[in-house]
Amino acid sequence: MKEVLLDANFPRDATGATYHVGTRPGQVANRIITVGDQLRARRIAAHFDGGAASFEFQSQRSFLTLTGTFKGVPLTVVSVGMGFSVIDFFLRECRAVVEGEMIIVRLGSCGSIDPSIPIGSVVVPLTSYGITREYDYFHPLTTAEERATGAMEPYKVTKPLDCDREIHDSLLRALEESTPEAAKAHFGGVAPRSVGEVVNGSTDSFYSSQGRTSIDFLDANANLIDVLRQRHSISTLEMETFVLNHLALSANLASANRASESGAVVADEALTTNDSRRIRTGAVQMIFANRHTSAFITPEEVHLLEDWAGKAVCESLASLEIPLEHTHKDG
Ligand code: R1P
Ligand code: URA
Repeated sequence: MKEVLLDANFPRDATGATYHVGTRPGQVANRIITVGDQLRARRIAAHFDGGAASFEFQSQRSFLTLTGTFKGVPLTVVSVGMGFSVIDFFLRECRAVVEGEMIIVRLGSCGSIDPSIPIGSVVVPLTSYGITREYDYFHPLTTAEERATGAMEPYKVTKPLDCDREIHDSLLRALEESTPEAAKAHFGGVAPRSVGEVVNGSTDSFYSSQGRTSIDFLDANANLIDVLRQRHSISTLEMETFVLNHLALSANLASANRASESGAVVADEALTTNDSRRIRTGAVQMIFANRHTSAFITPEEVHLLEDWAGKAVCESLASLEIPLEHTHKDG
């Protein structure tokens, strides 16, 4: 960290740059694609006008921000790394430097626990669950009876939370319109397929809460994948989308609260609010792992899916309207 930070509640330097993502007003567009991987971020930015971003910042905490235009519309790609907590840093700090409504799409990889969705598919989830390890299940003070009766289960699953329906439909359309037929040679003769309305689970571990087993840790997860399929109809597992949807809801509740005279709001009102600081979210997930066959995608296949999905997400974002959009300035 080079600059002096001014506010312990929400640390920023004198230029307005945030503590971890490190960007300031004017550097981040209202339409953002967030990814976990810096190479993917650069592949997406290669679709920008002129073939590159016009603004780039790599923060000391490994957040990479690339801003440019796609068909003349300002777009930002932010590579954040992995997991729930980086989404919290990313979304709160980007919200702080962007005026007006935001649309945020996560373009990530995931594993499929649904036999009908193989590697090579690109899915658009509508609903996401949060799946976390129940830490107390493993605590020495938890009794064998609590574990045996199911009073305490080793993994917790939240209520489902939807992304924005219009964004979901737009993403799916953009993918369908650009299916890369030529890529079929790399996917056993079948062209990669897009699938909409998928039910996703976002987990707090790539390993235990995604049902990967280990002899080195006690994870109590041997039947977790079956439980997630049977109780919740979950098809895909990754590590960020639920938190993105949750924080957008939380931002929209705060907006509705500000707008409401009484102060108190209920979730339904928040979801329909048209506040100028509304956040709408969507997600596209490329299937990298097939948890039934244990197959994993090859680097060439990753490249093909990222090119297809990356361009489709840019097309979709550029086509979506943002009411009262503020003019974006590079700088
Ligand atoms: C785990 O390998 C990572 O891959 C998925 C998961 O959500 C997790 O972040 O997404 P990304 O490819 O976008 O990182
Ligand atoms: N990302 C995940 O989180 N899980 C997988 O199985 C593959 C990619």
